[in-house]
Amino acid sequence: MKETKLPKVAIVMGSDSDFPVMEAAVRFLKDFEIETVVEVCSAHRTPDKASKFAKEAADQGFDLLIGVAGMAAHLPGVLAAYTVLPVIGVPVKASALNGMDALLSIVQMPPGIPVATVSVDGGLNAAILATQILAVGYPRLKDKLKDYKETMARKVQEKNLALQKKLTDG
Ligand code: RP5
Repeated sequence: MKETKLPKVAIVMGSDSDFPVMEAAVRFLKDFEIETVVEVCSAHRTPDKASKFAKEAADQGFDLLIGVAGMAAHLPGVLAAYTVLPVIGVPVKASALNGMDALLSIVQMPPGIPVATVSVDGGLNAAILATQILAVGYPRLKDKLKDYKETMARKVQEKNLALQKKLTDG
């Protein structure tokens, strides 16, 4: 398949305080040459902006949205309500409930409006999952993902060998 446009992802965060959870994700997406827009946009504090962003996302050329929020985290669900683009949700640990509040708010979507939810503070996995979804339409991403996995496996193997040596040497 010929790629006619660059893949484009939006990371939409409920607050700038969510950004540390997404820093590795931004690095990953950049490394994969995926155009990445990061936007602060709250389902509760700026609801009009959140719905507008989601409604216009497909026309703006986005392929996928990553919604990031803590506490009563309605942002990914609101984004999903207003678009047919796939939405990945990242629950953030931002309260005394250690992210359980955000996790349940994001994962327990009603039938008809799915949000693909990653682990609490799982920003990097959201970026990897986004890339895997995009790879269906952007074949070059597939090869890069294979390299990424191979490198990861090699590093684990190196760590295992180092540990075995340490155990043997005492
Ligand atoms: C949520 O409330 C945000 O996504 C953030 O995780 C949390 C706290 O926001 P701030 O008070 O730090 O802006 O809407």
